[in-house]
Amino acid sequence: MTIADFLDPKGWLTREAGPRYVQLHKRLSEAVAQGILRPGAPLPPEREIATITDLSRVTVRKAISLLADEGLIVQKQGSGSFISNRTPRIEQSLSRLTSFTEDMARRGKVSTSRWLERGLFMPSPDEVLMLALAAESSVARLARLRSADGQPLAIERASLPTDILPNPLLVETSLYEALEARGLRPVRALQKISAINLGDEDAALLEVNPGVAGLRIERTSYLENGRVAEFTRSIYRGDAYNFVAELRLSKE
Ligand code: 16G
Repeated sequence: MTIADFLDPKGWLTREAGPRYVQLHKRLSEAVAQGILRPGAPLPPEREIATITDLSRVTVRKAISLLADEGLIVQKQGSGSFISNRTPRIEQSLSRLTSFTEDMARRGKVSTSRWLERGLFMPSPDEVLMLALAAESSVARLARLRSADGQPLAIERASLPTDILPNPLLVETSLYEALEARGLRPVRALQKISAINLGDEDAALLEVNPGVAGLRIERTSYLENGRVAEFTRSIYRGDAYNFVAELRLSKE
């Protein structure tokens, strides 16, 4: 179906369904959702949409600016509007202690990892502190580029005490699965999230432009007995993730 057919007002514009620019905005969003307007494709010019729909240009402009506010289209000076290439964001709950593999599986996505580093190393001062390591002990490190359905989403650098993970080479797909098999899966975690602009190297791995927004996340997770099991520093693509926290009114 062409966009002109899809926008034929006989199929969707009604008196009862609220303001006309809202109806047009909804129709154009549906065109993107249904793939009639594909990412990167130009949006028909304002006057053309006005002709097809028999709406005023003011109405069309309002609908288009709403799409731009939502990031569904990108307006380029002089050359019109284009459907944005952004990917739908993944929502991750901040109240459940889940693994990347589990998070993606729940969304029907296949997770893959590219190893950036995996082995036993001399710990950095940060690792000694965060993992409460004894003097002279080494640390297990797993650094991975994590993707969902082939799309890179995050760079994760996990450090663990060696009595919790003596052989990092045994982790093939899921770290938490490997820990669970040893009866050492973390049950509680603290997470610190901050905004960053991606550096050249991280941006290249995540296949985005250098300098775009990202999220830095530090997770410290604990075993039932209170011992630190994992200290992970991650860089997430800012355009692909929403972290969602549920808040409740305290009864105290
Ligand atoms: C999540 C955790 C990370 C953990 C990983 C294990 C965040 C920010 N990070 O990505 O700390 O190491 O899951 O995933 O949520 P895996 O079991 O699939 O290897």
